[in-house]
Amino acid sequence: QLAGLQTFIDFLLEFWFWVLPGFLSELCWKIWNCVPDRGRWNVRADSGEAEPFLDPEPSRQDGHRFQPDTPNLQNQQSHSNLTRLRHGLVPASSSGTEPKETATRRRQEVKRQPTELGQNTTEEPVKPLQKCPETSPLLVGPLRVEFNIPVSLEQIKRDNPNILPGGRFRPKDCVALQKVAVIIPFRKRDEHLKFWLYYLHPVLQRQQLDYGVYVINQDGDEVFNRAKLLNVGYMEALKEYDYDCFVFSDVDLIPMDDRNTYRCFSQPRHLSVSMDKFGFRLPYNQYFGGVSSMSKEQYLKINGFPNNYWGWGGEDDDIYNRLASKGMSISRASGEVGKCRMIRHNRDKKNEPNPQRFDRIAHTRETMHKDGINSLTYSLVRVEKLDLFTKITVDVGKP
Ligand SMILES: [Mn+2]
Repeated sequence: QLAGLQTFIDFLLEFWFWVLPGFLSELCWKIWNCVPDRGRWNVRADSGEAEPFLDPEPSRQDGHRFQPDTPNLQNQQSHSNLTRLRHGLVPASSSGTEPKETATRRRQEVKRQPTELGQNTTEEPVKPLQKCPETSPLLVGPLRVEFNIPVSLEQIKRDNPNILPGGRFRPKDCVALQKVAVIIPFRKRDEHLKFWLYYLHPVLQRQQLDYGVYVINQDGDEVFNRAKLLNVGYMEALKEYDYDCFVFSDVDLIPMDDRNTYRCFSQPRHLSVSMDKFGFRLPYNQYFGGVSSMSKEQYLKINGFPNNYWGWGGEDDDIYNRLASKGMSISRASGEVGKCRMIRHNRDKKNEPNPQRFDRIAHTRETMHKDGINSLTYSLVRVEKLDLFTKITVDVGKP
């Protein structure tokens, strides 16, 4: 009988958080052509937009900070533009009536400006690259994200010809402000990974990051250990390149707005701020699960992540305790910019809720200095440089 009740409650929750919002937003897109849920599910962002941990170029470039191209949601209600926004990658601010040529010309002008300040515009073949702007001019704002049409790796490769082997990229026209390793803990979720690559590679390129994608694959069939895989990702990525920022992302989470930049900030950043799974709200204020980012410094300050959370749950709260105990706080985008979708799935085998998690979380402060990146052990099984990502298969042991 109790089991029956449980099923019923599960059904109710599922209906409320998945079926209903999904249905309403579909309706919204299809019939009224609106961006679903705008402004209705605003999340309390406790620290708002934090400043980047790397100082931006002072004054000179700041004077004309690509304002014409900054996506401005309030000003774009035009029907045709919204439709284009959904299908292709039209900057949210270029109004629907503006001829294409004008928009392109304006873009070129904006791009040229920084050099014109420094020297005269005689064509020089070799000039030192400028730093990329604080806000990328390539961003388009809200994105349509859905999972009903499967995608193929071939297609993704064709769509992203500038991705280098191992899933690396750096912008051609400017020097990226941050070197970002994106780390994805993984096991048997190839379908999800394809969607992730399909959606994220274009976004990360538009964000003008110097980045690499690392899929950390847990070998064998022992209980899953997300946080330990993240630690492995940190170590392995650093062996390859001098990254200064680490984004830790679940494989099934896709941002719905490219202004949610996958980079680091002056405080540890929570990137999956309002997930459809939670009705586009934060489940609780200390929530740090899903997608997050930390600079190398921030990561080392908390001795990395715990290695002994086997199975589902708790490790994200442990990480929160670590950063809070070191006097740091969570930085977040607004609820609007921080929207993201989770690919629906059943619970994985060998990732049952960890019954020890509550006890562990209660003792983070005592255990964090002994358990973390300084106590990490694992054995590398295989490193594969694939076309769209680097796959690192690792044996992390068992509980
Ligand atoms: Mn999930």
